[in-house]
Amino acid sequence: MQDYVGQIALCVARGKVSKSAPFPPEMKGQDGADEIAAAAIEKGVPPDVLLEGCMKGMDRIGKEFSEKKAAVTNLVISAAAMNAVLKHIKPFLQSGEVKRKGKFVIGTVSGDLHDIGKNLVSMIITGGGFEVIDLGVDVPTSKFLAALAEHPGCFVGLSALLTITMPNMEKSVKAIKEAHPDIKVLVGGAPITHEFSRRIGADFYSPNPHEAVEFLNGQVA
Ligand code: B1M
Repeated sequence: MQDYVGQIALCVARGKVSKSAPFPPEMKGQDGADEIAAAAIEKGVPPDVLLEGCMKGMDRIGKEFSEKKAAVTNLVISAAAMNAVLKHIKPFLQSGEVKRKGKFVIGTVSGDLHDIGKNLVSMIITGGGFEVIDLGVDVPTSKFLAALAEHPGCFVGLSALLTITMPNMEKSVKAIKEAHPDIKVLVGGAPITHEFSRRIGADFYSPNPHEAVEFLNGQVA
């Protein structure tokens, strides 16, 4: 298992999407994230192992970016490699109950284009038995409000990955709570904390998709 974690982490960190991908030149001709994930699934490796590899790879490239050893293009290619893995595990994450427990509106807040974490949360919440309405990235408050009006009784989740978009999360959460005091608002994303979540008036902060599902299940129980 550990081998798959390491191999996937390397492909994600280096941005090796598939065998035919020319990048990075030093891995030319080697299997990429796509082939390794396919082989792992074929061998019955649990999807969590592949996700662990993805997170390790993303942490590595994120650290290199912070240290100015990697550029934005490296982040883009790493994201493509992680998406190549997610493609293989998506059916597992979504194989939950068919009968829907409720609706969950989700989006990445205004000014923020990061969607890998949000997509993962969407997949796992879908697998947890909820219908997910995904508003995408860079979602203005008005778009959240319009979706909530269209789906009465839903839950809503906001994701943010940048410290500079946290104030936009705050604005959206406050506007949502003002217009719909009864709608439960869930927030998440790397820079978000319990303290921040409480301060902006969200109902729940989840550091990962699993706790988000647990929270939603608790609401419909
Ligand atoms: Co950017 N980026 N990025 N980036 N990027 C970070 C976030 C950064 C930490 C990198 C770094 O400096 N080390 C840094 C933010 C620093 C800060 O604000 N503190 C950063 C920066 C600075 C930027 C740009 C400004 C770079 C630039 O242009 N100079 C720029 C901003 C663009 C914009 O949004 N306006 C930018 C751009 C990009 C790309 C587009 C190139 C690409 C994103 C591609 C995409 O998403 N389609 C990208 C990437 C890939 C990253 C890193 C490397 C990886 C993010 C990721 O996908 N992680 C990231 C560094 C890092 O995280 N190590 C970085 C994997 C994902 C599964 O984890 O999203 O955390 P995550 O989601 C987790 C949890 O947070 C949680 O569950 C998920 C699964 O566990 N979660 C929720 C997330 N949302 C949730 C919602 C919930 C519940 C849980 O409920 C609703």
